[in-house]
Amino acid sequence: MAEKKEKFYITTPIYYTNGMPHIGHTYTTIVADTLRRYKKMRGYDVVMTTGTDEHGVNVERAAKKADIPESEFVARMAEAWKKLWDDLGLTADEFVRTTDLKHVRAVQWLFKLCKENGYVYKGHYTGLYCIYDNAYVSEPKPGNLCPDCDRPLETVTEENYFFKLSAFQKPLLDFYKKFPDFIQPETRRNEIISFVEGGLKDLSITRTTIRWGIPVPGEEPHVFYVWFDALTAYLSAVGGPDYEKRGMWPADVHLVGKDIIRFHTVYWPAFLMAAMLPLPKQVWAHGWFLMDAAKMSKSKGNVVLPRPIVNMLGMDALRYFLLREVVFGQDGNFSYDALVTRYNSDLANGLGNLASRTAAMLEKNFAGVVPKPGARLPQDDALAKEAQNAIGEVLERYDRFEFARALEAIWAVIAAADKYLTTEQPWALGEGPDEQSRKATILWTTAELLRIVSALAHPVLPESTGKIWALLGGQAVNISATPLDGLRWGQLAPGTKLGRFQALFPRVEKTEAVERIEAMANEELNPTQPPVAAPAPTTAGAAATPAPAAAAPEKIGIEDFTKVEMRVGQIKTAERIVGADKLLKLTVDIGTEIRQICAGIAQYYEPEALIGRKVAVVVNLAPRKLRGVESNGMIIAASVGPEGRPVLAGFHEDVEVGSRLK
Ligand code: ME8
Repeated sequence: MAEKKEKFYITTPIYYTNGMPHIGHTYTTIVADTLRRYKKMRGYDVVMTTGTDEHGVNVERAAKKADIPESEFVARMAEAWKKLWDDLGLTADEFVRTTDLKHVRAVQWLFKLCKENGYVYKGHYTGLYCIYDNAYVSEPKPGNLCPDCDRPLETVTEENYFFKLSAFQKPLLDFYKKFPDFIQPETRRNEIISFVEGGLKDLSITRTTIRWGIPVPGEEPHVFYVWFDALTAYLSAVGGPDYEKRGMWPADVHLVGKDIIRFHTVYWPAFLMAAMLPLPKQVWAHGWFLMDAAKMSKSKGNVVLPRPIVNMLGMDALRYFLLREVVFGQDGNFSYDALVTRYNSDLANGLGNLASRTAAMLEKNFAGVVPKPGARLPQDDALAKEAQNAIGEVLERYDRFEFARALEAIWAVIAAADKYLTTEQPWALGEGPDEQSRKATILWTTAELLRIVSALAHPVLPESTGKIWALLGGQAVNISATPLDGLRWGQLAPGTKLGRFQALFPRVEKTEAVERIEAMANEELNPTQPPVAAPAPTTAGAAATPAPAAAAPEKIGIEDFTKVEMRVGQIKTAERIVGADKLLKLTVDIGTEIRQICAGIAQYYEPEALIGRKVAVVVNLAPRKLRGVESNGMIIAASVGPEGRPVLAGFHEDVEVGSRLK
């Protein structure tokens, strides 16, 4: 453990504001949040920065399209990004907007330092420019297309300030050599070294063709190139010119995707060298989450959104999946199918099941109090050893950003505990003193193991492991403040009264879960549809409201509301659907016709009890298939409690079938 509180400064990229976050952005932010929690549990004083990159042509154009001033456009977008991160429990210590005054000052200050030190000069530049990536392109694809995003390039000539990047070839190569860990993973490091060895051209760092940017003082209409602007956000977040006071700079790690590694490992250190400022210690470039083997992008229509997943399965499930499924640093394919499969196998059947079994057995056999273990047998010691050994291994894996391996090691211990219970069969033991003592040993051992794995998994699964610790230690123990360095086998005190058991990962039916996630994603991606579809059960308390679209106000007008046609319907028949334990197939009289509608209420309503009941029905929803059964409309229900128990909306007076709800 750090002797005194050492600092640790983590950043995510400063994301563009011309769209809303998808699973790719969420991935980097989840990694940063995991690291933030982990480092805190290792005793560090941690700061994590994220933010929004709000200047440039793209924003200018998007604001124009939305017919609002740029400042208003970016303010709305920044608010929406921030809200999403807050809703997902990914609250950073610093959220920097590149339109913040403190940031503007920091950029101007950095430029001044570079200029004073002789690394900035004025010249002209003509080149092909990608407005989507905000970069000049020296080697376009045939047809003048951007080699990165395949979109058309534009020819731009302008007077610019240039940064003498060429002067930094040797200093950068020396730096990479002296600090071999600066660029991670290794493959990226090699790529960058060969790129720099190939020679560096000076870089234009101001623009006169763009209006929406940070002005170069006394040099209007020059504004700063977005990358000179955005990279500086890492520094402006922790004090800018006064960075020494805050004591956080240099960054310990910049987390980025591999798309922007060159900006972070070549330009950024060169700017800082020119200004004679301390350099970041590490840049970690992870791979991409791909959808259908292509990088996600809104224009391709293959984005995956975080909110629908979180609404259906909970935030911990998304965090676990993203970190467990793909080796950090490599590309990986995203699939809903794999997500739900992992959820059921590792979370519902794995950790969730172990916790609920243990809690139930302790409740039944020891009145909800942690028993004093009796004599230990070799198998108890073996399990203890496995859990104790996992502590060291998992911490080492986290330290190396091997999140998938860390989780694998934790889940190996969970599997060992499952096996132990199956072999030891505490439930088969009788009431005699010897058997009671054996039962106490087994259940204490299992509970202690659960405590250890929860602490180890906490950086990745903050919510569910918090619930497990609250169960094992009453409410008094704050898991996130528990030092991992002090974690040892044997610390679970007999006599501890268990807290209330809270459900962790209710098992879901795969096809239905995927359909629900996809339906919610459709609604979020297509904001022209009215936001009325009943959200799926919220399993982890995350907010279920869809994010506001770029230019759409958060409140809808009456004209939007009136697009939704709701009528009083009467249920005529109701039956279960074979193979879908949550769905009921209903036929509903809506006055003008009888409709077939599927409703996810089978676990809470007996089909027979529904016949004749009057319900509120959305009748103008496009028909869709649920588990292969056509559903033509939607029954309105409240979603109650953390489990999202559906409660059908109804009427206190007799109402005529077919009446419109207004
Ligand atoms: O580049 N898989 O912002 P940006 C994994 N504003 N990660 C992904 C991803 C995917 N499919 N898609 C995006 C910018 N990301 C600049 C940054 S920093 C000073 C300025 C993540 O909104 C990944 O971290 O395009 C990637 O680097 C970042 O989002 C790009 O975000």
